[in-house]
Amino acid sequence: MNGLYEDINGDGMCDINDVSTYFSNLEWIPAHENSRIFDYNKNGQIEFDDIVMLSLQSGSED
Ligand SMILES: [Ca+2]
Ligand SMILES: [Ca+2]
Repeated sequence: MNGLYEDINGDGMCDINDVSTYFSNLEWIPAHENSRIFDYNKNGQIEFDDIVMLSLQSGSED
């Protein structure tokens, strides 16, 4: 919706399952060539703060 990739597991919704999937792939995502689309707070790093951002986004969708 804002150029960032929020539907991590590709089920068409942004919810707690995506937060969980992001956490599970925290070590894989930085190796991905498009990792910046997962950098929700745009500080150049894939980290726990990005999970928090995703969590807040998914919570406001309902
Ligand atoms: Ca999803
Ligand atoms: Ca970040």
